Amino acid sequence: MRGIWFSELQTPDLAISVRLNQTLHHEKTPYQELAVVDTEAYGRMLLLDNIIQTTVKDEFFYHEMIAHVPLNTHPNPRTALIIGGGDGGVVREIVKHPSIEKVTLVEIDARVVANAREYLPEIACGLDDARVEIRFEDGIEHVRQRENTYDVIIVDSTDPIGPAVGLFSAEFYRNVYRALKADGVFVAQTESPIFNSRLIRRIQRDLKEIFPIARLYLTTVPTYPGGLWAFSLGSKKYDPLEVDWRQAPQVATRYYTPAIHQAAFSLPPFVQEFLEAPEEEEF
Ligand code: AG3
Repeated sequence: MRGIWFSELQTPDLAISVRLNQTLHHEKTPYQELAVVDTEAYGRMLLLDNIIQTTVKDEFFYHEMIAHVPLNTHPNPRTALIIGGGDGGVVREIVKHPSIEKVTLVEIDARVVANAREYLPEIACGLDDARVEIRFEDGIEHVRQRENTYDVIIVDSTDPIGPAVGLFSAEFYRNVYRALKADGVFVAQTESPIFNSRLIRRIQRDLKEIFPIARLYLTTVPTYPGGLWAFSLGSKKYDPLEVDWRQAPQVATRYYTPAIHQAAFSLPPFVQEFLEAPEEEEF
């Protein structure tokens, strides 16, 4: 193979490799190793600790699905909190909603935001919207200290390794419940149904104990492990399957549509099976 290749070890037994045109930036931040590379196949790519976070060519699948599903589930979202998401992709989608008055982005690593602004302007562009407040602090602490504050909370985290582990815990979800208003909606990125089925099942069970409505929905993200990705949603009042589409705002998207919103909750049998399986069963 000619040229320089980058490989992410997605599991101990599986890698995704992309040919690099150029490494644009590399640094060790106080929290992680950060790189921005230019790839032939997917355009510019953000890597944290050698894990693909987002690429210019396939980011919209993920950012549109993590943002518009909860925002359209809520009939009038005015305040949104994003935990993680320092590249700005989720913010860019949220500010498309005219009802939004305030977006709070809580990112632990200021260097992610600075580098996204410099190297990934088409993803970071929403960060300059006047409704956006960026706070460089720990999302777990932020949520612990809030009550009845947000209409929508979105967790756009890295994989559940190191500091992100706490964002996948039942204790955190209970604090999210408290930080949401009485009709609030919560969504988190929850990894690959192919490689993380036990994690997804455990999260769904935790959310069902905390929220009156708990659901799982799927999208494709070509550069993530397995290419199929899960989002877990908890809602205090509104069912994401009962959106009144006549009231929903018209937002310009490249993947998300009302029909895809609806379809994303139709789970294939292999997913239904692992969700229903007893805790100890292996997959
Ligand atoms: N958050 C990262 C999702 C996890 C990807 N995992 C992986 N490639 N192994 C996405 C940040 C985008 N705003």
